[in-house]
Amino acid sequence: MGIVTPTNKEVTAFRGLHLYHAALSNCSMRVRMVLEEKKLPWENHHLDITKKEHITPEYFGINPNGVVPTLVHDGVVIIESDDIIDHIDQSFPEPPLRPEHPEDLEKMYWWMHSAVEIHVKGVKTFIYYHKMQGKMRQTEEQKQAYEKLQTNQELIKFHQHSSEGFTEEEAIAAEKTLDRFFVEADSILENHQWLVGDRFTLADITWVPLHFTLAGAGYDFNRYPAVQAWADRIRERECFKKGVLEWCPKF
Ligand SMILES: N[C@@H](CCC(=O)N[C@@H](CS)C(=O)NCC(=O)O)C(=O)O
Repeated sequence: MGIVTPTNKEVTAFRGLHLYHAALSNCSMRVRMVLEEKKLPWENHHLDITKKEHITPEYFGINPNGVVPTLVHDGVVIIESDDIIDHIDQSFPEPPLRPEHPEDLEKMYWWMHSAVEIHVKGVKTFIYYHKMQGKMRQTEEQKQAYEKLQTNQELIKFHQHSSEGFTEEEAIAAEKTLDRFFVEADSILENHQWLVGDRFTLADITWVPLHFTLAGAGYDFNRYPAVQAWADRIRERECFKKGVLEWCPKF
Protein backbone atom coordinates (compact mmCIF):
# COMPACT_ATOMS: atom_id res chain seq x y z
CA MET A 1 0.00 0.00 0.00
CA GLY A 2 2.90 2.36 0.77
CA ILE A 3 2.03 6.03 0.83
CA VAL A 4 -1.31 7.03 2.35
CA THR A 5 -3.04 10.36 2.82
CA PRO A 6 -3.64 10.81 6.55
CA THR A 7 -6.87 12.26 7.87
CA ASN A 8 -4.92 13.25 10.99
CA LYS A 9 -3.20 16.23 9.38
CA GLU A 10 -0.96 16.91 12.37
CA VAL A 11 1.70 14.54 11.01
CA THR A 12 2.04 16.32 7.68
CA ALA A 13 4.02 19.03 9.48
CA PHE A 14 6.59 16.50 10.81
CA ARG A 15 10.11 16.89 9.48
CA GLY A 16 12.72 14.14 9.42
CA LEU A 17 11.89 10.51 10.20
CA HIS A 18 9.15 9.72 12.70
CA LEU A 19 8.36 6.11 13.52
CA TYR A 20 5.17 4.83 15.14
CA HIS A 21 6.07 1.37 16.38
CA ALA A 22 5.74 -1.19 19.15
CA ALA A 23 8.59 -2.81 21.07
CA LEU A 24 7.57 -6.42 20.49
CA SER A 25 6.12 -6.09 16.99
CA ASN A 26 8.16 -7.99 14.42
CA CYS A 27 7.05 -5.60 11.66
CA SER A 28 8.39 -2.69 13.73
CA MET A 29 11.67 -4.53 14.39
CA ARG A 30 12.35 -4.55 10.63
CA VAL A 31 12.07 -0.79 10.39
CA ARG A 32 14.15 -0.14 13.51
CA MET A 33 16.86 -2.46 12.16
CA VAL A 34 17.04 -0.58 8.84
CA LEU A 35 17.19 2.79 10.61
CA GLU A 36 19.98 1.52 12.88
CA GLU A 37 21.91 -0.15 10.05
CA LYS A 38 21.95 3.20 8.25
CA LYS A 39 22.57 5.13 11.48
CA LEU A 40 19.66 7.47 10.77
CA PRO A 41 18.24 9.67 13.53
CA TRP A 42 14.51 9.13 14.10
CA GLU A 43 11.76 10.40 16.34
CA ASN A 44 10.25 7.77 18.56
CA HIS A 45 6.45 7.42 18.77
CA HIS A 46 6.13 4.21 20.76
CA LEU A 47 2.68 2.63 21.11
CA ASP A 48 2.11 -0.13 23.63
CA ILE A 49 -0.14 -2.46 21.67
CA THR A 50 -0.75 -4.65 24.74
CA LYS A 51 -2.41 -1.57 26.28
CA LYS A 52 -4.22 -0.88 22.99
CA GLU A 53 -2.55 2.53 22.67
CA HIS A 54 -2.84 2.16 18.89
CA ILE A 55 -6.63 1.87 18.94
CA THR A 56 -7.45 5.57 18.93
CA PRO A 57 -9.03 7.87 16.33
CA GLU A 58 -5.73 9.82 16.25
CA TYR A 59 -3.70 6.79 15.24
CA PHE A 60 -6.29 5.44 12.77
CA GLY A 61 -6.10 8.91 11.20
CA ILE A 62 -2.44 8.19 10.44
CA ASN A 63 -2.56 4.46 9.65
CA PRO A 64 -6.04 3.46 8.32
CA ASN A 65 -5.46 -0.18 9.38
CA GLY A 66 -4.56 0.83 12.94
CA VAL A 67 -1.44 -1.33 12.97
CA VAL A 68 2.23 -0.61 13.53
CA PRO A 69 4.63 0.37 12.07
CA THR A 70 3.98 3.69 10.35
CA LEU A 71 6.76 5.91 9.10
CA VAL A 72 6.29 9.63 8.56
CA HIS A 73 9.10 11.01 6.42
CA ASP A 74 9.05 14.78 5.96
CA GLY A 75 5.27 14.75 6.40
CA VAL A 76 4.68 11.80 4.02
CA VAL A 77 2.96 8.82 5.65
CA ILE A 78 4.11 5.32 4.67
CA ILE A 79 2.54 2.13 5.99
CA GLU A 80 3.32 -1.61 5.55
CA SER A 81 6.71 -2.70 6.85
CA ASP A 82 7.98 -3.98 3.46
CA ASP A 83 7.13 -0.68 1.75
CA ILE A 84 8.61 1.32 4.63
CA ILE A 85 11.98 -0.43 4.62
CA ASP A 86 12.13 -0.26 0.82
CA HIS A 87 11.42 3.47 0.99
CA ILE A 88 14.17 4.05 3.57
CA ASP A 89 16.71 2.06 1.56
CA GLN A 90 15.89 3.98 -1.62
CA SER A 91 15.91 7.38 0.12
CA PHE A 92 19.12 6.73 2.09
CA PRO A 93 21.14 4.33 -0.09
CA GLU A 94 24.19 3.97 2.18
CA PRO A 95 25.00 1.29 3.13
CA PRO A 96 22.95 -0.47 0.45
CA LEU A 97 20.54 -3.10 1.72
CA ARG A 98 19.66 -4.47 -1.69
CA PRO A 99 21.56 -6.71 -4.12
CA GLU A 100 23.06 -5.39 -7.32
CA HIS A 101 21.76 -7.95 -9.82
CA PRO A 102 18.16 -7.56 -11.07
CA GLU A 103 17.35 -11.29 -10.56
CA ASP A 104 18.56 -11.04 -6.98
CA LEU A 105 16.49 -7.90 -6.47
CA GLU A 106 13.42 -9.84 -7.58
CA LYS A 107 14.28 -12.58 -5.08
CA MET A 108 14.70 -10.01 -2.34
CA TYR A 109 11.21 -8.62 -3.01
CA TRP A 110 9.81 -12.17 -3.09
CA TRP A 111 11.11 -12.81 0.45
CA MET A 112 9.78 -9.44 1.64
CA HIS A 113 6.32 -9.81 0.14
CA SER A 114 6.02 -13.45 1.23
CA ALA A 115 6.60 -12.45 4.84
CA VAL A 116 3.82 -9.87 4.66
CA GLU A 117 1.47 -12.33 2.92
CA ILE A 118 1.85 -15.03 5.58
CA HIS A 119 1.80 -12.61 8.49
CA VAL A 120 -1.77 -13.28 9.61
CA LYS A 121 -2.23 -16.92 8.55
CA GLY A 122 1.25 -18.10 9.48
CA VAL A 123 3.16 -15.90 11.91
CA LYS A 124 0.37 -14.30 13.95
CA THR A 125 -1.71 -17.48 14.16
CA PHE A 126 1.28 -19.54 15.35
CA ILE A 127 2.37 -16.94 17.91
CA TYR A 128 -1.11 -16.19 19.21
CA TYR A 129 -1.94 -19.88 19.62
CA HIS A 130 1.33 -20.82 21.32
CA LYS A 131 2.03 -17.70 23.33
CA MET A 132 -1.03 -15.52 23.72
CA GLN A 133 -3.98 -17.89 23.75
CA GLY A 134 -6.51 -16.63 26.30
CA LYS A 135 -4.64 -13.35 26.82
CA MET A 136 -6.26 -11.51 23.92
CA ARG A 137 -9.83 -11.66 25.17
CA GLN A 138 -11.65 -8.39 24.49
CA THR A 139 -14.50 -6.92 26.46
CA GLU A 140 -17.65 -6.05 24.49
CA GLU A 141 -16.69 -2.38 24.93
CA GLN A 142 -13.18 -2.91 23.49
CA LYS A 143 -14.64 -4.89 20.60
CA GLN A 144 -17.08 -2.12 19.74
CA ALA A 145 -14.41 0.58 20.02
CA TYR A 146 -12.20 -1.37 17.61
CA GLU A 147 -14.95 -2.10 15.10
CA LYS A 148 -15.97 1.56 15.07
CA LEU A 149 -12.49 2.51 13.86
CA GLN A 150 -11.47 -0.50 11.78
CA THR A 151 -12.69 -0.90 8.18
CA ASN A 152 -10.31 -3.71 7.16
CA GLN A 153 -12.48 -6.86 7.28
CA GLU A 154 -9.52 -9.27 7.51
CA LEU A 155 -8.28 -7.44 10.60
CA ILE A 156 -11.74 -7.31 12.19
CA LYS A 157 -12.06 -11.07 11.70
CA PHE A 158 -8.57 -11.67 13.08
CA HIS A 159 -9.24 -9.56 16.19
CA GLN A 160 -12.53 -11.38 16.85
CA HIS A 161 -10.84 -14.70 16.35
CA SER A 162 -7.85 -13.93 18.58
CA SER A 163 -10.28 -12.88 21.30
CA GLU A 164 -12.04 -16.26 21.03
CA GLY A 165 -8.82 -18.26 20.59
CA PHE A 166 -7.34 -20.33 17.75
CA THR A 167 -7.85 -24.05 17.23
CA GLU A 168 -5.10 -26.64 17.16
CA GLU A 169 -5.84 -27.30 13.46
CA GLU A 170 -5.29 -23.63 12.66
CA ALA A 171 -2.00 -23.65 14.58
CA ILE A 172 -0.86 -26.78 12.70
CA ALA A 173 -1.78 -25.20 9.35
CA ALA A 174 0.12 -22.04 10.38
CA GLU A 175 3.18 -24.11 11.25
CA LYS A 176 3.04 -25.89 7.88
CA THR A 177 2.92 -22.53 6.10
CA LEU A 178 5.98 -21.39 8.02
CA ASP A 179 7.83 -24.69 7.45
CA ARG A 180 7.68 -24.23 3.67
CA PHE A 181 9.62 -20.96 3.94
CA PHE A 182 12.16 -22.15 6.49
CA VAL A 183 12.91 -25.30 4.46
CA GLU A 184 13.64 -23.02 1.50
CA ALA A 185 15.70 -20.60 3.62
CA ASP A 186 17.70 -23.45 5.14
CA SER A 187 18.62 -24.87 1.75
CA ILE A 188 19.84 -21.43 0.58
CA LEU A 189 21.70 -20.65 3.79
CA GLU A 190 23.52 -24.01 3.76
CA ASN A 191 25.71 -22.55 0.99
CA HIS A 192 25.30 -18.80 1.41
CA GLN A 193 25.76 -16.28 4.15
CA TRP A 194 22.61 -14.32 3.33
CA LEU A 195 19.17 -15.10 1.89
CA VAL A 196 19.83 -13.28 -1.39
CA GLY A 197 23.09 -12.64 -3.25
CA ASP A 198 26.25 -12.01 -1.29
CA ARG A 199 25.23 -9.16 0.97
CA PHE A 200 23.00 -8.52 3.97
CA THR A 201 19.75 -7.20 2.47
CA LEU A 202 16.18 -6.23 3.27
CA ALA A 203 15.28 -9.93 2.82
CA ASP A 204 17.38 -10.86 5.88
CA ILE A 205 16.01 -7.88 7.80
CA THR A 206 12.44 -8.90 6.96
CA TRP A 207 12.85 -12.49 8.12
CA VAL A 208 15.15 -12.32 11.13
CA PRO A 209 12.51 -10.74 13.43
CA LEU A 210 10.26 -13.67 12.48
CA HIS A 211 12.98 -16.07 13.62
CA PHE A 212 13.27 -14.14 16.88
CA THR A 213 9.56 -14.01 17.71
CA LEU A 214 8.69 -17.50 16.42
CA ALA A 215 11.57 -19.02 18.42
CA GLY A 216 10.18 -17.20 21.46
CA ALA A 217 6.80 -18.80 20.77
CA GLY A 218 8.32 -22.29 20.59
CA TYR A 219 8.77 -22.82 16.85
CA ASP A 220 11.44 -25.51 16.51
CA PHE A 221 14.44 -24.11 14.64
CA ASN A 222 16.62 -27.15 15.47
CA ARG A 223 15.21 -28.54 12.23
CA TYR A 224 16.91 -25.72 10.32
CA PRO A 225 20.57 -25.46 11.44
CA ALA A 226 21.60 -23.11 8.61
CA VAL A 227 18.75 -20.73 9.50
CA GLN A 228 19.78 -20.90 13.15
CA ALA A 229 23.43 -20.08 12.26
CA TRP A 230 22.26 -17.16 10.06
CA ALA A 231 20.13 -15.76 12.91
CA ASP A 232 23.09 -16.12 15.31
CA ARG A 233 25.27 -14.15 12.87
CA ILE A 234 22.70 -11.36 12.61
CA ARG A 235 22.31 -11.26 16.41
CA GLU A 236 25.91 -9.98 16.56
CA ARG A 237 25.16 -6.99 14.36
CA GLU A 238 24.65 -3.57 15.90
CA CYS A 239 21.35 -3.09 14.05
CA PHE A 240 19.88 -6.20 15.70
CA LYS A 241 21.15 -5.22 19.15
CA LYS A 242 19.73 -1.70 18.85
CA GLY A 243 16.68 -2.35 16.68
CA VAL A 244 15.47 -5.53 18.36
CA LEU A 245 17.16 -6.43 21.66
CA GLU A 246 17.18 -2.95 23.19
CA TRP A 247 13.41 -2.75 22.69
CA CYS A 248 12.55 -6.35 23.31
CA PRO A 249 15.35 -8.25 25.12
CA LYS A 250 13.37 -11.46 25.18
CA PHE A 251 10.24 -12.44 23.32
N1 LIG B 1 1.25 -5.91 6.92
C1 LIG B 1 1.54 -5.05 8.03
C2 LIG B 1 1.19 -5.77 9.32
C3 LIG B 1 1.24 -4.86 10.51
C4 LIG B 1 0.78 -5.58 11.78
O1 LIG B 1 -0.05 -6.49 11.75
N2 LIG B 1 1.31 -5.11 12.92
C5 LIG B 1 0.99 -5.72 14.18
C6 LIG B 1 2.27 -5.84 15.01
S1 LIG B 1 3.48 -6.83 14.17
C7 LIG B 1 -0.01 -4.85 14.93
O2 LIG B 1 0.00 -3.64 14.82
N3 LIG B 1 -0.89 -5.49 15.69
C8 LIG B 1 -1.86 -4.82 16.49
C9 LIG B 1 -3.27 -5.06 16.03
O3 LIG B 1 -3.49 -5.84 15.07
O4 LIG B 1 -4.16 -4.47 16.65
C10 LIG B 1 3.02 -4.64 8.00
O5 LIG B 1 3.83 -5.41 7.46
O6 LIG B 1 3.34 -3.53 8.45
